[in-house]
Amino acid sequence: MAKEIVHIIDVESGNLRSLQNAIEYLGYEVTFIKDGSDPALQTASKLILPGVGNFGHFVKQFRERNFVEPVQEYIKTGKPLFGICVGLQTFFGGSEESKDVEGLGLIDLQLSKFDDSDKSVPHIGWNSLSVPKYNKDGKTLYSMYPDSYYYFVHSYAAVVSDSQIAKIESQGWDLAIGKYASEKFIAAISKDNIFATQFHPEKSGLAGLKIIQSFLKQDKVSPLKSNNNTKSDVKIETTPTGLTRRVIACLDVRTNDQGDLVVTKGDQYDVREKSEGGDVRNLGKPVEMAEKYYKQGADEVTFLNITSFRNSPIRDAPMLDVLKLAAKTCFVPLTVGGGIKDVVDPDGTKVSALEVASLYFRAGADKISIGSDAVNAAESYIANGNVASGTTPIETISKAYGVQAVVISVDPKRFYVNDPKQCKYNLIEAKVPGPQGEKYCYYQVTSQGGRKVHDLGAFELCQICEKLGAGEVLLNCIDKDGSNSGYDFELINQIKSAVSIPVIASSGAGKPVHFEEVFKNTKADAALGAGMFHRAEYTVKDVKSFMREHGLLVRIDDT
Ligand code: 1PR
Repeated sequence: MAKEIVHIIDVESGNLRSLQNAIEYLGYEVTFIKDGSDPALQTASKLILPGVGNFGHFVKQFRERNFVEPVQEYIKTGKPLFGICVGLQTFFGGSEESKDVEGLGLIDLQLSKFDDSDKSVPHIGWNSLSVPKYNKDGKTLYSMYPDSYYYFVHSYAAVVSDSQIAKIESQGWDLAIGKYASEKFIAAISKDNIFATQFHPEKSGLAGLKIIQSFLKQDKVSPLKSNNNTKSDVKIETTPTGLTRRVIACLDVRTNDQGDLVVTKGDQYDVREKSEGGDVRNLGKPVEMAEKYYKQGADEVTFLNITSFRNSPIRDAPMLDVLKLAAKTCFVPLTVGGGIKDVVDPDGTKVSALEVASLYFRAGADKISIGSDAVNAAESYIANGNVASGTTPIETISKAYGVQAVVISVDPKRFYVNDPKQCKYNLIEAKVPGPQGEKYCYYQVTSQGGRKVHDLGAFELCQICEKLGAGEVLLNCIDKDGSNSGYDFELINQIKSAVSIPVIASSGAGKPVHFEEVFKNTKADAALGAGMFHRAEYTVKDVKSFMREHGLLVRIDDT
């Protein structure tokens, strides 16, 4: 029997492959519509409008590709339409993000930026929601359950007061309400044939796939049921933001001496065996390991290409295939880093960092991570009298895809000093003095996998990159990498005090208690582990079970 076709509007904004993969995984076929004049729009039986990035950029593309009238006509036919993320935002009047661009105005409300005085912005991570009108009667809409968690990634939202909720509901809209710290916002809306979510169901594990399935089957109302997150013998914390404690599995990938693409792992960035010959450590195959960690409950998977694969055109970069394959089975966010910069192919063709990033987004990445080039960007910013050039990869990629899609990967190491007056970088008073009894240290920035040391502090680097448009910090620590001795809390606290974007703690995790400790001793937004998972000493599930037994809020996916 021929598979039913689902149509997706494609205005070339970000990762649509993951949505396609999710729909295909559920047994449907996907066709993309790139222009409103495409007759398929009239014959489509189910239409999805996904979007990521900047509201103005997205809506302009939507208008320029002549979608406005045909989509309004489509809505009038009563056939189902599903907006996702910026797709949902398009249904509103407009957004503070792009004041000169009008939305479709189906809902008379403007989107605004989350207040960052009490929380990290963007809102990145797994949060819950409720559908008050239905939940009070033991029911819910489109399989959205109040005790499941869904993946959000956005800075702007339909932030609403109780009276605004009542007003919108009185206009016939059903609302799912989310809460980010003290701010209530619209997590999903529905009216007649329209449904839209601010979160990404295609990135929300099995809980998210159920929502897509319900939309595709038009299974609108269903009874509430409890799931894995409600079963606990201990009292689970309420986090200040509502977000769960994110656990990320990281895969350092490179080609080994035999030419195979392998997951490796170093100690203080040295990935070679200590034995004679010193081969690159081979801990497994990237795609298989990513799928394993997804199934174990990882909230995100990060791939770092730790040596750029040289001598091949960027379009053939092996990491693109890794992403394409991993995105077929891992329905959580995927980040890719390593070599995101302006490059020149072997035939002399110049490929901009923005084009490199676009290839990764199209392959299935949700975020790209920039390491060495973030340091270059910060150094140019300083050399330019603290003025942004507008041309660095952080700037160009965040402008096109939104700040939430740009992570900076920082590789710092401690630099001890005796006299604070002798150092121009932000210092900490170290709990453990340096080798010569020095009382202070700053975190010196490195690039190129720790090989190049820069006269710059990690604190200053992160502040500059946030200004340029980075949306998240992946905070490694060379001193701690591979040590299994726990995270460097002093570093994490210092960087958290420098920026308001989310910070991922990385380097040093060796056992589950280290994850509990990092969340209890710092305000880290997420914690990443590598070696302990790759050596199969612990699974991601072990870590999350331990955290939960100790009262931390973690996401356990639906079954
Ligand atoms: O500079 O933009 O091309 O990006 C290169 C990327 O590769 C950077 O993100 C850089 O951190 C990473 N990288 C480069 N060389 C190495 C290496 O190990 N030789 N790996 C490397 C960095 C650090 C973490 C690691 C944690 C956790 N890996 O990601 O996974 O330290 O490890 P643990 O839990 O086992 O302690 P560019």
